[in-house]
Amino acid sequence: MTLDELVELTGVLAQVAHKAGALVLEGYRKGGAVHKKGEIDLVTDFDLASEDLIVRELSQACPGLAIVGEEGRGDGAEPAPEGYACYVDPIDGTTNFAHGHPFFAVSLGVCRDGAPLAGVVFAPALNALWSGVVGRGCLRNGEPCQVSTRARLLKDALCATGFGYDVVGSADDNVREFAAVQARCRGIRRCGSAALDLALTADGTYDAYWEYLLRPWDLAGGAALVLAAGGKVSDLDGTSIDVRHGALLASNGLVHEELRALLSETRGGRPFPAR
Ligand code: LIP
Repeated sequence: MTLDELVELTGVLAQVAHKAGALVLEGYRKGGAVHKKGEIDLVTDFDLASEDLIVRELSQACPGLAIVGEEGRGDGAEPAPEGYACYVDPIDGTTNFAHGHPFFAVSLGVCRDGAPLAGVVFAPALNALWSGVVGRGCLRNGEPCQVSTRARLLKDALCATGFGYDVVGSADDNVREFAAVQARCRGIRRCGSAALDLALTADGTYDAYWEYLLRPWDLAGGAALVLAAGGKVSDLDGTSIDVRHGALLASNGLVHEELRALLSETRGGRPFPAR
């Protein structure tokens, strides 16, 4: 796809994300059915309805685009032969949504062979929509936005992170890393939505975000926003990002290596977990 084609596709993604977000908002704080996919991993009827809408609309508007949805709608896990895929999280932050917390978002991300190219994140309860194409910039509610310019982690940076459902109590539960970074930076936020954490990194609210063991739909859209906004996104070992690995460090680029080194040091150099 050319950059112009990606820009056109991102416009379609924004319209679809807006429709899906409006549908999800109808169920916000309405006490709908909540189901368990795992011990603490939830799914609601609105996750399923949102993904159905997104897959239906995208299949009509962009025939041939491989769609990989969190809840299994779309084309399944295999992207198209030339490697393009649209990863769909119908509600990122499902636990927040199920509990009536406003930090949840519809996230759509276009990647080629796991590399983020374009993304849209829409947080309906916050009425905030971010869209971006790598190489063409990032918008928040239609206004250009960029990553922050804070150059030091130490006492300057506001960071974000999260904790996977399936690593509680394990050596990869990210708790030691949370404590080490908290002791060095200005503060850490844990909002429970990777897509929203990445969108807030793209618009300069956060200076950096890291997390392990995510799924490609959690991070594909937001990672594209950070790159489009002039930031840096890498695997936690510093190599280039592949959203299918589920681990990432996203930042304004200025604090990237300082934070990556601190995380690695806290783990005693043990390899970072990957899917
Ligand atoms: C969530 C992520 C969040 C992570 C949670 C969960 P979901 O996605 O967005 O960053 O910490 O464990 O994976 O399951 O709410 O779509």
